[in-house]
Amino acid sequence: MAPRKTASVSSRKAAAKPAKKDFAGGTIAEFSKEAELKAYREMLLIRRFEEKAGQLYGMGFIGGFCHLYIGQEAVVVGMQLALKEGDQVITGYRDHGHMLACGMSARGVMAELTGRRGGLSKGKGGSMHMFSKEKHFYGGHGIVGAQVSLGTGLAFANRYRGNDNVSLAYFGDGAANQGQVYESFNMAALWKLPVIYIVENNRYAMGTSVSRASAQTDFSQRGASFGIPGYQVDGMDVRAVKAAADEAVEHCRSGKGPIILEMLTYRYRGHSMSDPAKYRSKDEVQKMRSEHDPIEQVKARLVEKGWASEDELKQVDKEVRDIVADSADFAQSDPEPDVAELYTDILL
Ligand SMILES: Cc1ncc(C[n+]2csc(CCOP(=O)(O)OP(=O)(O)O)c2C)c(N)n1
Ligand SMILES: [Mg+2]
Repeated sequence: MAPRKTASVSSRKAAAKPAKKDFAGGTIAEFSKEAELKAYREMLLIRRFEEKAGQLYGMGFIGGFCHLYIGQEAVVVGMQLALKEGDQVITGYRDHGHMLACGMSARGVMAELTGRRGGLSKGKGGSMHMFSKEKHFYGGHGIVGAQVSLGTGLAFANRYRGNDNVSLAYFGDGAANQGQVYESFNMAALWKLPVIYIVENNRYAMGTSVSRASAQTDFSQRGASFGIPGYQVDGMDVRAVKAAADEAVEHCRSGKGPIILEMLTYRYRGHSMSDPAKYRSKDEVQKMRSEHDPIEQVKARLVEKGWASEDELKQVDKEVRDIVADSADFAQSDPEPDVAELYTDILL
């Protein structure tokens, strides 16, 4: 990532794991071989899934809006590594990666994209509206910023019930300028709610760059007037995300209230499938891909440390591709919902 003013995560209390500095000045977690391989597999699953979704969209199998998460994989995978059973996740419309990271099935997500019966919302929600009570995933929201208030509500529920679960509310740099975000910050700080606000700063909101839309571009400081601590994190390095996640989760679980993590990340594709992304140069994208790709970083470390050979990593890729191919076959062969489904799941 381009160097930016960074409130180093290392300025906080000692990380739970041994840590060293990365180029951006943040703390990064030491990953064992198993952790690196797990992160590699999970990020690759998201990458391959999104590539396939893009293809199916182009072939006309997916209708409506579809926002791909390619480039941002380290954020959800790193955050998820710090969670325990019962912790909740909520996000906006760029949600396929979050769902896969939560353990929702590739079949269920892909079949929802194609509007089929076996989709996670029975084919009635599509890309932006999927949920799983079982995996504690609360959507999938098309209204920019709405998930922030709902995520704060999830944290309120945890506090009310007296459990020690935390909720993760993901939102974008564009969403960070929405009014309800600050109403949520106020309540969360006032009642010390266990919510981690994760700003996925991928530098653009549709076609508008952060610097053109935001008076304060350090999103980690957006909670300052409410006394909410915040930190910038290298969101392209899964180890940096994990280290920040560990500390943030500990902060929330121990009753200290909300916290903000700004993930410095990047989306490789356009905003949605209809965006040719002409507002940025090809060089800018290429530089991120070649110098900061989250998956390539893990791959290089695995090979360099002798923890996996190129062939073994190709085998992981094959296994992941098989899962994705199976989900795509299912998403094309599963029937569409029955017309009677139009009258179910309706609140009157
Ligand atoms: C309340 C509301 N206003 C506007 C829109 C249109 N809209 C959809 S996505 C988007 C940009 C959001 O960008 P960001 O929060 O940075 O998320 P990203 O797409 O980069 O993940 C806008 C303005 C909307 N869906 N909802
Ligand atoms: Mg954005």
